[in-house]
Amino acid sequence: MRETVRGAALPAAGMLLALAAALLAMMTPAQVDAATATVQVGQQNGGSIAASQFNAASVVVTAGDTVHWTLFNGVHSVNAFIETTPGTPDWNSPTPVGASFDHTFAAPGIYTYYCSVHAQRTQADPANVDANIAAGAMVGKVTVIGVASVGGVADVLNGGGSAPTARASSTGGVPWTIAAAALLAVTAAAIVLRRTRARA
Ligand SMILES: [Cu+2]
Repeated sequence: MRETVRGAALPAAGMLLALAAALLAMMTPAQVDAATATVQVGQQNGGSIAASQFNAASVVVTAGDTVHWTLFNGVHSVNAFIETTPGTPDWNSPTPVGASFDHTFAAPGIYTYYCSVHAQRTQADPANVDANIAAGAMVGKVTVIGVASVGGVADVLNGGGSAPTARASSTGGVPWTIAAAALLAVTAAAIVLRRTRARA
């Protein structure tokens, strides 16, 4: 009789624990692994042929993510619209030919940029960057959303050719999974405890 009760309780508790683990597994990649969004430089925005444009010209990432610009065709640059020191983009790619350029966006916000060979800095002004993207100008926009973040930004110049990482869909914080996982774990523990006491 004792064995029957125990046999029924433990699988139920085990199932709840498995569910809790699955929920936690769901949550972990979005919080731990920063994603990378790839932008083709010198490719038609929304297309696949060579053009003096960025593709995609407008990307949305989560704070902590990296944008990876990789040269598709031509001679271009990637210059930030923001100039903390006038005349000097806060970030840019000095040697874009045959190379790629990575920039990690630590803080939420809207960051615009332009190719200094084919566009004017003013065309990347956040106030009219969308219109200029639509008009086919070689300007781009990175919208950084989500989680609070502290610290600066980091640039990495690559030798080029490295395969870009596909961007995983990431929606930022998922607190409900934590709550659900915790609830399931507590329920499982309670079931085991009750059964253990019943047997004692
Ligand atoms: Cu260009």
